[in-house]
Amino acid sequence: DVIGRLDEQGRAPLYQQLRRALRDAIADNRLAAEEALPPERILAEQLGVSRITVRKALDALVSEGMLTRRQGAGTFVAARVEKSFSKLTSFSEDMISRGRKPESAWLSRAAGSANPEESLALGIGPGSPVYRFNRIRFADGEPMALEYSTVPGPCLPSEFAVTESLYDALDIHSSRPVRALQRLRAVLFTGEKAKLLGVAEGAPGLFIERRGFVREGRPVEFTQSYYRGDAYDFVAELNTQG
Ligand code: 16G
Repeated sequence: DVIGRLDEQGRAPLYQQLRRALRDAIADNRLAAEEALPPERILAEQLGVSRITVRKALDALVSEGMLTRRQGAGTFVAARVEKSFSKLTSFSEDMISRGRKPESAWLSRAAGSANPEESLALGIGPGSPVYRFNRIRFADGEPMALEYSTVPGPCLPSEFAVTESLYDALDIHSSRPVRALQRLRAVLFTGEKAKLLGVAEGAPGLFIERRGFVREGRPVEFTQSYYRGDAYDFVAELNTQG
């Protein structure tokens, strides 16, 4: 009953209807994060559809990262990542501390010269040397975020200094940020970004822009991150004394 009725006469195939119904149920928290779904056979019986229909809908949601299958245990609503809005951590650390495997795919990794936006954000002259690192970030193979990072040239010996974690590379070269300024805004993923993240056109996202500084106040990072809105909860402790 969490899922409602599927429409046999409907225009969309049944598995598409079921896929949409499940996705809505997860988005509205009628199905909670980490909740187990009934076995496929039971779902099929309850909904009066074939097991193949159920299997197709679940397969699609697994590949979208909305559901996860655990060997021998069944299918679960994927866990959301709880991320502190006030701690300066890296994507890799966030994933490792939750027992998930961070991985990245390079969109590009190159030396260049600072454009006006980067030069303003990093406090360097326009045209100064920079490195750009553009990545898809994965957790256990599931796309979680797109990140576009710019680092001032003097912070790293070359663009190849970054293999997996940007912060590890900056750390090795004594330029890991210890303080950051960050802003966050809601976005909808469309076109290329939706495709790269494997989410539906118009899916919700968080745009997060971070400027990171080393202890002496020198800017070392300007990153624009696009986090999947359905995969994160941002949490913070609030105090009356600012
Ligand atoms: C996080 C940061 C990003 C940083 C990256 C480094 C947010 C919103 N963004 O994704 O600014 O560049 O971590 O991660 O937290 P890495 O060391 O794993 O490459």
